[in-house]
Amino acid sequence: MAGSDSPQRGQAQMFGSSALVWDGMDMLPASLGPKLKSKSKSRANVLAVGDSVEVARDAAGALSIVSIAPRRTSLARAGGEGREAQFVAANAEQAVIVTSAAEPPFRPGLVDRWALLAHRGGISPMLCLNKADLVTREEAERMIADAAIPLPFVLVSAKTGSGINELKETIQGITSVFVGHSGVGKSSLLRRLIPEEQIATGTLSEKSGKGRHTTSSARLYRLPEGGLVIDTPGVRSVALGGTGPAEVASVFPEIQDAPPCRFTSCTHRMEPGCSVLAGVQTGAIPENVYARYRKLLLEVLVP
Ligand SMILES: Nc1nc2c(ncn2[C@@H]2O[C@H](COP(=O)(O)OP(=O)(O)OP(=O)(O)O)[C@@H](O)[C@H]2O)c(=O)[nH]1
Ligand SMILES: [Mg+2]
Ligand SMILES: [Zn+2]
Repeated sequence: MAGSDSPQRGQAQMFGSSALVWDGMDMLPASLGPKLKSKSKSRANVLAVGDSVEVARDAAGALSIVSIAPRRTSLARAGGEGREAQFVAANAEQAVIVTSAAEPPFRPGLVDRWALLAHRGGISPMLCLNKADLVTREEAERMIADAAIPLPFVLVSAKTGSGINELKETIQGITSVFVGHSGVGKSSLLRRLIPEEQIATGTLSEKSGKGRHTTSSARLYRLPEGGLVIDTPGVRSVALGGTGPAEVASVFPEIQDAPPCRFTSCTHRMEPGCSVLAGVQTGAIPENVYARYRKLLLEVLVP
């Protein structure tokens, strides 16, 4: 890209306060152009990691980002009261929801939340259960079955390397974003996938058993086999923002595919003529799937 005058395209990634643009060959430092700068007070809300940007060289030879293409997909957490949504990543095709089988313990509730946000942003979610070395295969499979998580899943260990090839196959050639709690091993998995990169990983707090928030901002990496991966910082909670039964149902195929209920506004909790409740009665919808739906719905209806 160096030396060219015409604007060129690349993919953005941020490093704390400065942006980098991946042009297919190199990571080039670039600043936000004046037009984009004036758009928002905070850079985070203008540019997200993975954004497809156009950069141009100014008179002094510095690169600046002149435009951002409309996002094909976006992963965003809802902002708190009065705050804007927080973009996690742009243009990813797949969200790899990373959890650990132990240390920290498996938390299915967070998986549903990320799956909902992925669906909302047009991204396919999948589950990656890490730290397989800490449990038996049977225990891991039982965990997933008990939680009734309706996602494709891989069981891996960043420590021993088991399952890593399977994970590689699912992310090859596309853009994936890794999300999940702090300490589940997102960065450790990336270190396995891209051995030549110096990716920082952390330890768990002895007191709480939780991660130490080692990754502090999202980063884009290129996989040696082709494809891009966005590593993100672990989050404590995932705000979903205003949503309703239809969006919650999108996480659970059995519920989403149920025939229409008598009332279009049905929340599938106690309404007459509810086809979901009927499905639970007949066993067409497994009880644990329905229980997860109820739990997530309660969380989004009662903030
Ligand atoms: N036993 C075991 N430990 C692992 C495995 N993967 C990661 N760890 C450990 O888990 C801890 C946290 O790993 P990280 O990769 O930093 O976790 P992270 O998800 O990137 O955490 P944040 O950046 O804070 O969000 C480290 O002590 C790793 O050594 C695994 O497969 N098995
Ligand atoms: Mg990390
Ligand atoms: Zn219903």
